[in-house]
Amino acid sequence: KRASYEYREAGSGCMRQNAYLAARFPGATRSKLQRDWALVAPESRVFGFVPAFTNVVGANVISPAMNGAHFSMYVVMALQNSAVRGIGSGSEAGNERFIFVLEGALQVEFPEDKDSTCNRKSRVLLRQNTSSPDDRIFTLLPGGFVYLPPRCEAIMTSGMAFNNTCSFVVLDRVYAPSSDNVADLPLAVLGAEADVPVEPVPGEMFMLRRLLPQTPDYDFNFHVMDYEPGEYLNAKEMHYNQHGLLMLEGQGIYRLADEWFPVAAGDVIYMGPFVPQWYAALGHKRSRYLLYKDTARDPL
Ligand code: UGY
Ligand code: MN
Repeated sequence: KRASYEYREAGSGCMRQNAYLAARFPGATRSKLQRDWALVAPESRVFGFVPAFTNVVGANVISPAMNGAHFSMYVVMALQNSAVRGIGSGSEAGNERFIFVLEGALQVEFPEDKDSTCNRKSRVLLRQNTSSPDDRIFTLLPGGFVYLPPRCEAIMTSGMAFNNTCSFVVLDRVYAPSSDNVADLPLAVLGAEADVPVEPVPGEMFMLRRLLPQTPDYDFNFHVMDYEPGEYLNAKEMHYNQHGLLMLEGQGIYRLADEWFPVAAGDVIYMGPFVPQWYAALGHKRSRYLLYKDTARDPL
């Protein structure tokens, strides 16, 4: 069984620091919204509904209401003692959806429904070693993820119905078809971060895992990036791509344009196009973040 990511462990790590700060300085927060970037610290989350899910609460931490973001990101918690169900790739037919499990277990089932774009075994790409008896029902543990293309029906279950509860990240965006003559929608993808091989990145110190295939039918990717204490981004990055970031473990300093923030597990960052960005890991343990990045589309 994989360990939970630390920010959900009540009373430890950054939760303890946040509780300490909240008690000592009521009203104080590092959260900040600027024209093209934002930092959303855990104490700023406000929970509400999540499209196409029942019996969950989700904090919408990034959305187009945030100056120019082209995606929507939630941190979601299953309500205790209730049956959580999510269906399909979001509220709109053209949406795609990505889910990454932080804690507990989420069951994903692909029904044989004839209208679903992932109704056959051949429409689901498995990037994990574990398989299900019938290749139709899968269990995602912490670090497990699923990508659902538009009009893909998937039934997600947790809570009472599955004797488990969980928390997870949801990302929704409108799918952008490729101009590269890709006729079909991308396949659904299912996997576990730990099974995805580390890729070398010349000149950089971090360890990189890209969770989705790098073919032109996918218009975004999710990266898991690990830094040992003292390691940092070598590139002082500026690029057209947008990012949605969740700190999963550890702590460090994030540079966003001209500001520098101490960050820790649980923090969310939105970075719009061309925001200067840089990170350095601090502390005694590895730091790790989950990063959305739009890819494989002509920026012109
Ligand atoms: O791929 C990236 O753009 C990534 N290295 N950016 C980041 O970590 N802020
Ligand atoms: Mn970047």
